[in-house]
This record gives sequence, structure tokens and C-alpha cells, in this order.
Amino acid sequence: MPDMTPAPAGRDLDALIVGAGFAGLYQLLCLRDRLGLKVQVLEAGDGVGGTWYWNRYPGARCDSESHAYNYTFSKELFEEWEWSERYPDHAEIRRYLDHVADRFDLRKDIRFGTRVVGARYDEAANRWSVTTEAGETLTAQFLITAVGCLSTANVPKFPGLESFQGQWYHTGQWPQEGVDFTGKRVGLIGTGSTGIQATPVIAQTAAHLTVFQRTANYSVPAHNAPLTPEFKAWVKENHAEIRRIMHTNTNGQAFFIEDRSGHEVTPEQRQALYEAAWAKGGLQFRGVFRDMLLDKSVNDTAAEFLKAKIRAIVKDPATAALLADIDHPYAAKRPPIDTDYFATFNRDNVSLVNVRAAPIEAITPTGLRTKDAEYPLDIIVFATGYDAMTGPLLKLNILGRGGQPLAKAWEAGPRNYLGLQVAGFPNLFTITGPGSPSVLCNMPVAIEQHAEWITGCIAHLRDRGLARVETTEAAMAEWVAKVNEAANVTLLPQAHHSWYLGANVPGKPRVFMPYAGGMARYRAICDAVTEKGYEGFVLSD
Ligand code: NA7
Repeated sequence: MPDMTPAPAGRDLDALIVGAGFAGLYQLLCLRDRLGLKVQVLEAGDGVGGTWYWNRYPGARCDSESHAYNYTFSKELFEEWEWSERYPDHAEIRRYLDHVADRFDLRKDIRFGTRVVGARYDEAANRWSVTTEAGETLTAQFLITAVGCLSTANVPKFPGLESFQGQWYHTGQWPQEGVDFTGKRVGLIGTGSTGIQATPVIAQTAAHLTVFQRTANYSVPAHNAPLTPEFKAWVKENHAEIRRIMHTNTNGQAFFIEDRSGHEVTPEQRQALYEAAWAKGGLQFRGVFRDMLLDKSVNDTAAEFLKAKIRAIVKDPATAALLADIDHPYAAKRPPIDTDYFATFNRDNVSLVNVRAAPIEAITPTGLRTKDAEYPLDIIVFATGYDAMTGPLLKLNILGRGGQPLAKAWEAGPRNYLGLQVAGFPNLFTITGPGSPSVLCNMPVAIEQHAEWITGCIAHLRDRGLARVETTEAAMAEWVAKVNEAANVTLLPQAHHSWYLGANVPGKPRVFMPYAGGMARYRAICDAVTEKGYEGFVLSD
């Protein structure tokens, strides 16, 4: 049982960190144990885990392979922790983070059950004042957000939701005690990674499951399985090499994208390569050709292969056609991986409804109504995603220099430098903020790089007796242009409804948010900025 004793409210803090997931825990460790700062983490949940604290829906599992879903800063930590399956599930990830929190004695500096509702920069004092939901105020010189990219649930504003007499849940705010679907008529809205993970599991116990699909999606089998003793031993022996690959490739995963163009092979060879990747399973499917996300004609071959697989798996031709009616390039939206997703539609108790053709009009007291039918339901599951990347930051109600709201600064979309800092918000750092590789990278890798860069920057200030770091409008303008440029050479912006673009939240500015130039290039850019004396930042006392 985690120790829930709240740490004392410090009045003389050097840094406040919001969030105790992968990012918050490591940032605390870096600043407290390496720089000796007084640090406090504020966390809304009652335990560590961040995104994984809340995402406990049926089938919730990481899409990165477990041996890559680790911190890499400690060889000892890497060697002593053993994952049980190829992809860790939510409970095992929480156990890992609990272990990290205990091993490095982090809990004493984390206040759980403490939601941050406001933050204001006091220019005269050069301090951030942070307000909690309970009305308490804490101040610190540095404010670091470690709130994750996918932590603000997007529940569509369907009329009548409040009248629903059954139960409804968003997957990202799942009840800790779980949900019993036995004998229930369940409706699941959304076919992103989450809906694709949850569907097969819910179908096992529900009386009937109706999946409401607006945008059909690709998915590749995960082929999850318990890890063999041989594989576990291989991981331990090859720790250094695994780490090297994760730190030098584009996406922070423990595999390389093949250095081979889709144009270099014959159609037969291509088919064989896709079959092999399908049999291997997982996100590696993206790595078959280096130009899969750059060249539409190459991507089309992957798309056709995957659509043919759907048609082969799903027996009812109308359902198969609807599932395979995919309107965007493969991996232009975050590509899901699954366990029996398409095969689940062969079950008698599962049906698929096309809500692109006949949109959901209302939730009624007894179910859900689309433009052309009524669906009686006992439980509705919203697998409808998140107000991604900017949502968790804007929810903090951050006010910078002169009381300027971050929401105002980002009215037309997120503008920042390196995804790390916003002009007008001195000493505020945003771990895996928009404009950084974040969600296009294996998250722990992106997080470690950011936490270490921030630590280096604060150490640099302290060593020189400086107190403030702030980026400039010019640096932001240049960086935003780079982020756009990086996205535009890929096929990523072609998925018009993707959350990468903010398109899933009505009214949200459409800006391609993550940096698509690759983690390795991004790391090099950050290192060069440091070497040039924090180019693009103004350091002052
Ligand atoms: P996603 O990927 O944003 O998927 C949300 C799904 O919900 C997607 O199919 C949406 O359709 C659908 N949706 C959203 N709003 C509606 C409305 N109003 N009506 C019908 N359908 C709707 O979220 P996930 O939680 O699956 O995954 C998020 C990330 O977590 C994932 O990418 C991994 O990185 C981990 P749409 O495509 O917008 O038409």
C-alpha cells in the first residue's frame, strides 16, 4: 500500500512539479538528488502512475514493448525489474512506477490527492504561485508541468447524457473497482487505440456490445504473450545495446526503421515483408520501409495489405467493408495494435454501427439515438480520446508575465520553443509539451531527455548565479516553423481528423502539435542549443 502521508507544504521550494507519472517522478529525482533542490510534486491521483493511474479500462495496455517501456537512467533499476509480458498492462506499469517511487524514496516529496487548478507568475518575486483545488497556495522559483499528453478526457457533448439511466464511463477515468459488463447491453463509442483494445475484452462478458465507429482504423496484431526466461535474460544482457537503439532512432523504440525504400522491392518481396511484419506484430509494422510515412504510393501498399487482412478476418462482408473503409494513410493517425479486434466482430454478441453515415444525435434515458436508429443500452463506454497535448496544460489555468493566460498565448494553437518553454512564462518548463516529439516517440525516452535537459538548464543557471530563463518570440516563431516543416514532409497531416492536429475536439485550433522530425534529431537540436549557451533563451538574474 503506498504511503499517503502528505509531505509538508513548503514555503521555500525551488521547484514545483505537477504530476507523478513517468515524467514527474524522474524530474523529482533529477532536481532533488542530482541538484539538491527543494522540490514538491503535486498529483491529483492517490498514487503514482499519471496517465496509467487513470487508464484502467478493460484491455488497457502499453503499445510499446515492455523492454523499451522503462527508464534507462539506472542500469540497476533496469536489471532488477522484470516485465511479465511483451506489452505491459496498466496494472503492471503502476507496479513498476510504485517500485521506482519506493526505490528512489520519491514518495516523501509527492502530495497525492492534490489537484492544481491555477498557477501565476509573480514577476517581482520571480516565483510561481500554484493554487490547489483545496484552496492552498504553494510557491516556487521553477514550475514544471509533467501532466502527460493524453490526460484530459474528451467526452463529446451529446445532448441528453445527463438523462441516461444506465452507467457511462470515459476510458481515461475508469473506476478503480472496475466495471462488470456481465449480461449488459454495452455501447462503445470510438475506434482509436483505446476502443480497439477494449472491444475484445468487453465482448467476452457483455450480453451484447455495439461499437459505434465514426472513422475506420487500421490495426496490426500485438501478439502479446508472457515473456520467456530466455527473452528476459537476453534483455538483461543487452541492456546497453537496447538503450543505445532507443536513444539513437527516430521513435525511441527498441527497433530501427529498416533503411529500405518501398520502391526497392518487387511486389512479391513487399508482400512477404508485410506478412513477416504482420506475423511479428506490433508497432514495428511501421518500420518495414523507411518511406512508409513519407511517400503516399509506398503507404498505399501497406494500407492495401492491412485492409485485405481485415476483409480476410471478418466474415460478414458488410461489417468487413465498413471496418476496411479507411480514409487516411496508414500510421498518419496513431496506429493501434490489438488482440483479436477484427475477429471480435465475428462474435454473435458484437455489432458495428456506422456513425459517420448516421451520426449520434443524442443519448436518451434508455440508450443512444443515431440519425436513423435507437440503440437500447445499459452501459456506454466513451473511448473518445483526449483533448491531447494542450488540454492538460490549459486546464492548469497558467498565468504568465503580466497575468497573461497561457490560453490566450495559445489562442491560435500552441506556440513555444522546443516544446519546452513559452515566451512570457519565465521558469516554466513543459515536459513533453506540444512541439516536442512526445507522442511520436516512446514516451519514457522523450520524458527522460526533457527532464535531463531541464535539469541541465537549471544547473547552468544556479552555477552562474542566475535566476530566470525565458525563451523569446523570435525563437518560438522559428521553432513553430520547424515543427510545421517537419510535419509537412510526412503524410501525418493527411489524417484530417487526427488528435495530432487537435481535430477531434470541436473548436480546437488545427495545428500539427508533435515534432515529427524524430527523437534523435530533436535530441541533437536540444544539445546544440545547450552548447551554444542556451540559444533562443534569455538567462537573467
Ligand atoms: P483517439 O485515438 O482520439 O480515438 C477516439 C475515437 O473516438 C475515434 O475513433 C474518434 O473518431 C471517436 N470519437 C470521438 N468523438 C466522437 C463523436 N463525437 N462521435 C463518434 N465518435 C467519436 O483516442 P484513444 O483513446 O483511442 O487513443 C488515444 C491515444 O492513447 C492513442 O493514440 C495512443 O497514443 C494512446 P474520429 O477518428 O475522431 O472520427
